[in-house]
Amino acid sequence: APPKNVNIAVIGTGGVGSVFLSQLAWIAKHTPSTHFSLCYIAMIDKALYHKDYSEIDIDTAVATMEATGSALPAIPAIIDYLAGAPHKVIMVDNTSSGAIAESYPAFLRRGISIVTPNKKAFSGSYQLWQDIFAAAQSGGSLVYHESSVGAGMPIISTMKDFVQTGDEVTKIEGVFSGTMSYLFNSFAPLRGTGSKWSDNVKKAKELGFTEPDPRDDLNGLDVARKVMILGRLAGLPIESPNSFPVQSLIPKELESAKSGDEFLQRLPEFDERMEEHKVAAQNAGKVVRFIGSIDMVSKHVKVGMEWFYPSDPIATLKGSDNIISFHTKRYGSMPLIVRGQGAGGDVTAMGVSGDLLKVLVQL
Ligand code: NHO
Repeated sequence: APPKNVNIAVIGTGGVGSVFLSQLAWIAKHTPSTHFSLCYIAMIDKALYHKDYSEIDIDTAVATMEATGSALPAIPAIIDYLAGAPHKVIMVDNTSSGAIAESYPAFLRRGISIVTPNKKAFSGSYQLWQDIFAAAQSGGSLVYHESSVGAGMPIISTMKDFVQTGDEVTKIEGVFSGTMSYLFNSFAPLRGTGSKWSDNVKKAKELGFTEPDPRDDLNGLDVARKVMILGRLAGLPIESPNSFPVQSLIPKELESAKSGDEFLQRLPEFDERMEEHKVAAQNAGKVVRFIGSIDMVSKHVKVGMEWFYPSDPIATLKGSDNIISFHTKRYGSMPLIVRGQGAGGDVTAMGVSGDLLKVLVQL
């Protein structure tokens, strides 16, 4: 097949975005048949692009943007610019911006495909979810979001395969948060006493597992978003993360903390409360873990702490691993289980890069 010309726009160059760019450079070098060129790159307050869509060198893009970038255009102006590109366009959203997420239908309607790890669009209102897929249909564009659940692990693609081949998902259960996994695995390990809750939270942030503000992980919302995305793909029209019980691990007293930093500073005052949960589980011969589950039959969705016997696969997780069990008609009594590292820039960016390759071959 002749080389394809595709323009790529990258928004967001943080923990995930910067690794994505290095993977993009690797792909460009090692897969010459995928012919694309970077025409737009942006971060929170700066953008780099040329009126004639001339190619931006991937290796030096961030440095050039930081040194010579212009002010960030408003979203409608970005859409106009990309819709006028000489080739088909893939917009890679590596931000956690709600405003960009809400504009996905506008991008897609103009024929701009989207690849993203940003969960906001797929776990916002059900109306937005429907608008996104309707807009893709009318715009002839594609939208891929593998890393919105389980980072680079094949979770979204597996779920789509069930649905598109006529299997029936009956239950989905697992540890969906790399941060929560890391926190509970080190706070309540199978062997030993474990380390202090607040120390673990700080470490998880340093390791790049947490969302930009760690409260977005601890309030259960990150897990709720992932559970919602899978539930919706399986056919449950879940309205919002408020439509089912979600347990927050943020002490009431810290809900009003002004910043993530202030929150982290005061968290040690509340270590004792988490200690109580750990001891209660221990007294029952179990360990405490933070999980999400969707029962497709009873349509019951929940997110929160539960106790598990040491032999349970959920209790034996290590590091920031995720584990997701898919119970389906086809798989019968033995669920299909996907397990692996579920957070961090490298593996999250891989999910994004993999999606990009899938979109490239379809454009
Ligand atoms: P950063 O490092 O804060 O980077 C955000 C970038 O976006 C910055 O360059 C910022 O300048 C830019 N930006 C923000 N708003 C913008 C705007 N309006 N216009 C232009 N640029 C803007 O965030 P990350 O860590 O790189 O995350 C990026 C996206 O990936 C987020 O949507 C995040 O939810 C998603 N994501 C990250 C991870 C991860 O491990 N870091 C995962 C999945 C998705 O699988 C991972 C996961 O679920 C982590 C979760 N916390 C867990 O399981 O514990």
